[in-house]
Amino acid sequence: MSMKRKLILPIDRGSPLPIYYQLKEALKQQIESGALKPHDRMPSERELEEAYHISRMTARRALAELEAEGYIYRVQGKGSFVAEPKVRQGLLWLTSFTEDMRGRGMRAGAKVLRAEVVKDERVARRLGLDPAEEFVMLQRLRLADGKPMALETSYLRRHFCPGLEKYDFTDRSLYRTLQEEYGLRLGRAEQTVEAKVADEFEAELLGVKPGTPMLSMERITYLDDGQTPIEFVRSVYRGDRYKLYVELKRR
Ligand code: 16G
Repeated sequence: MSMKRKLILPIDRGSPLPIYYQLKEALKQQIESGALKPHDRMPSERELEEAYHISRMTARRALAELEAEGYIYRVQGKGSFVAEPKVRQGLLWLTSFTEDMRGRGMRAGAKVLRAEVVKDERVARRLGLDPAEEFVMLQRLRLADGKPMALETSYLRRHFCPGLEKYDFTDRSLYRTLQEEYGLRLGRAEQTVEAKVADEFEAELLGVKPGTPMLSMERITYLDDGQTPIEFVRSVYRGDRYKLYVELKRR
């Protein structure tokens, strides 16, 4: 592809903004506007260097940051390509991962890492429960169309759902199981979201480089009486695949 003809990006050498940054923002704009489409090949470092008379370092830095922010992905020996747009997750409804993925035409799945009965004082304390409370701990790598999206560690109060650890959650929704097998109706949840970077364990499981930006979430889910906690969850979502969406009203 001749990038010289196709992409003419505005680079202003008189600007106080660094050249690499201008180049990165201009490329980002091409991606966001759809001029560059998912899986299109990006110009190589060399093509950028020649087209804009910039140093290789400058081109490399722009591409490296686009990669870290999830706009492009690299294939060893083939170059960089435009990534699929991020999954936009609304924060209004108490939905399950399975429902979230289905809503976008993707198939939800999981690789079950742990499913066992545990006691955990810190989790019990977070839920305002006796430290001796037993939980079914379920740790799953969540997949969308077979691709890793999130690492999710859930603690369910065991006496509400005894034997939950025996189900195979590879292709099964936890929320649906709570409802259909145990007659539990979920009412509401409290959730926090924080930024973090992937540690080595998360990076390996999720197929990203250590240090990739992540969205770290905690959720406490209550039954439909609105006050009985049933679930505590810690999840780490790929920041390069996810963005959160909230609607705000002016008072
Ligand atoms: C979501 C929830 C998680 C819940 C899971 C159930 C967040 C941060 N987490 O991923 O709390 O356990 O859905 O999904 O949104 P499932 O019914 O598909 O197993």
